[in-house]
Amino acid sequence: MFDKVLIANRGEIALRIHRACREMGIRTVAVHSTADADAMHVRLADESVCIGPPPARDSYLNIPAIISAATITGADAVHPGYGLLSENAGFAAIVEEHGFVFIGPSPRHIELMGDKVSAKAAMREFGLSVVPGSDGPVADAQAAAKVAAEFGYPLLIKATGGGGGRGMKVVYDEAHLDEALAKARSEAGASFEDDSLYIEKFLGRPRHIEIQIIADTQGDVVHLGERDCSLQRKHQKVLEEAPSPALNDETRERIGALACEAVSRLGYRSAGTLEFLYEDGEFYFIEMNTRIQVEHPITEMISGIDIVREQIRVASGGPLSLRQADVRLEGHAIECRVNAENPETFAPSPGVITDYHPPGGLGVRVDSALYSGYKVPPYYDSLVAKLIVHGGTRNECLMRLRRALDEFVIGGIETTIPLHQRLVADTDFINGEYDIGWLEQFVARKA
Ligand code: MV4
Repeated sequence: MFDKVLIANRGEIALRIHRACREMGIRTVAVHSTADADAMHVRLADESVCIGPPPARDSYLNIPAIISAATITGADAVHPGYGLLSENAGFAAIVEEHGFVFIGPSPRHIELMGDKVSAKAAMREFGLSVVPGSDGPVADAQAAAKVAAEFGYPLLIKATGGGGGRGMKVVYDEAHLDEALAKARSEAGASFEDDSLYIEKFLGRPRHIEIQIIADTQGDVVHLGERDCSLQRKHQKVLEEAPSPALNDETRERIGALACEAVSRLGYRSAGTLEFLYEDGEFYFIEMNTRIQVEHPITEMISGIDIVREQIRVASGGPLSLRQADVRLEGHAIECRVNAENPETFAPSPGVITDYHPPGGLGVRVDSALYSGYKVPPYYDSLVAKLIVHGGTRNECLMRLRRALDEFVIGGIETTIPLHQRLVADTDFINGEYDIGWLEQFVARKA
């Protein structure tokens, strides 16, 4: 096992990784920008290194500075967390070239999944259904028209280098195809390394369901069930739950087994998430995330498995501490993402935290790097806390979530807690009746 891990991230996930390391007897190195000198992840780590000025590109994305910090502190491994450099195959390769272990998959697998066309092709080859479409990049308007003729409208144009919803264009009829293609091409060229595009049949009202897997170097793979992440606004998840209100045990076992088989044939190692669109009882693979995800705690709450710990174990060459038969998913968990934002306009609300009183009690977990007197800087992601609640049933979970939201005090800034309070009182949400378009309508209706 590693002696020392450098955590190449900030905020709650840096703290989450630090906690896993501490419990494994691993020392930690925090890196931070000048804006984060007083941050909780820096306070708790065994050592810290300042790696640059506030803008992330000069600090948390500054690869030479991070490699230097790992070298001078004598770290054995680097954990990238989520966002930032976590899915940068070049960074993973540089980390390894300098003799450190990258706590994640191989650069080859990051690269394969970063290209959404090669990800789809690989997963299709390994037995997963994908959304019908171009099965590769579309070279020009003529190629796009051929795809349209085969599959019909509506279609969705996606960027090969995109993901997470960036650079997508819906096309409802032939008259708008060329224009949408040109627009998507120029946007992709401006945003990604590669301006290539692919086309899928547009699914109208699917749910976003993702399967958590962990794989070790021995080729063993387990899945920990699904998360329903359909409640999103502008491609930002707002609330996630596990299990999905839309799946039964039989469906879960079927898609879980398919995901494990595909991951095993891929030769993948580490934690990972397979994203699917789920509509009319069918799953369509769309993307695979090769990082630990923001919403991983809901899976931990229903499985009792520390996913970050397993991720570190397998990165060090060790076997998974469990087999599929040991995995028991129990009860229900919901995560509310608390952002430093106005709950109606979503305008950022950085500033000093004057009061901080997180909820507690049985089945309540708060992952946050906040403390009273802390100043939320304006430079980074607005996520400041995750409230994760577990209950024996979905209804118990909801009752507990309502009381936990009512207890939560974050003074000095605006947060999205009031949005969550409205959400957990809504009949459609209570009934589990929602899809990927539902939250935007909820927000528009009540704002
Ligand atoms: C789709 C889709 C409908 N049809 N693909 C958005 C994020 C990216 N991971 C894929 N996304 C979508 N792909 C087809 N063929 C609708 C979305 C989508 C979406 C997906 C998941 C969660 C929220 C979403 C919000 C808008 C669109």
